[in-house]
Amino acid sequence: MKVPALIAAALLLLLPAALTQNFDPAPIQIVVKNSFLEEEPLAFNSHVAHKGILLGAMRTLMDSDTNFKFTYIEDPNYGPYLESINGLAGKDADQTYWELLVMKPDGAITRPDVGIGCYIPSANEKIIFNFTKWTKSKTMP
Ligand code: B12
Repeated sequence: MKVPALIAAALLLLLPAALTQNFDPAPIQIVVKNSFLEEEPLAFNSHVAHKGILLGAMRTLMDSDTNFKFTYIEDPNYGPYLESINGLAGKDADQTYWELLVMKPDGAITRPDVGIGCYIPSANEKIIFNFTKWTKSKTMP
C-alpha cells in the first residue's frame, strides 16, 4: 500500500471514535443558598453546552424557570460579576456577595478561582451560589 492510501486507511479507522464523542449538553444542578438563613436551598436542574460557560447555563435556566433570576455587572478586568439572585444583591457596605462554589460528583466542594463568565462546568456538577460575607482584611475568604 502507498503512503497516502495508508494515511487514508488510518483516518477511516479513527473516524468512528471522533463521531462517537459526546457533544451533548451536560446536565448540572444549580443550588441557591443563603448562608444567613436556615431555609432549605433552592435547587434547579439545568444543562450546559458542551464545554460551555456557567453563565450560559444560568441564562438557559432563567429563560425556562421564573423562579431563577440573576443580574451581573461587567468588570473591566475579570468579566461578569454575579450581582444578584432572585432580587438579593451583595452589598459592599455589608460585605456580602454571592460566592461561587462547586460540588463535584464525588461530593468534594471547590471554590473556583474564576467567575461565572469563565467557569466551564463538567457533567453532574452541583453549582452552589452561596450568599455570604467576605472578611474585613479584603483577602479572599
Ligand atoms: C477583594 C476581592 C474580592 C471581594 C471583592 C469585594 C469588594 N467589593 O472589594 C469578594 C470577596 C466579593 C470577591 C469575590 C470573588 N472573587 Co475576588 N478578588 C478580590 C481580590 C483579592 C482583590 C480585588 C481588589 O480589591 N482589587 C483592588 C480594587 C481597587 O480594584 P477593582 O478593580 O475595583 O476590584 C474589583 C474587582 O476585583 C471586583 N472583583 C473581585 N473579585 C472578582 C471576581 C470576578 C469574577 C469579577 C468579575 C470581579 C471581581 O471587585 C473589586 C471591588 O469592586 C482579587 C485578587 C487581587 N489581588 O486582585 C480577587 C479576584 C479578582 N477574585 C477572583 C474570584 C475568582 C472571585 C470569585 C469568583 C470567587 C468565588 N469562587 O466565589 C468571587 C466573585 C463571585 C461573583 N459574585 O461573581 C479572582 C478573579 C480571577 C478571574 N480571572 O476570574 C481574583 C483575581 C483572585 C484569584 N483567584 O486570583 N473577590
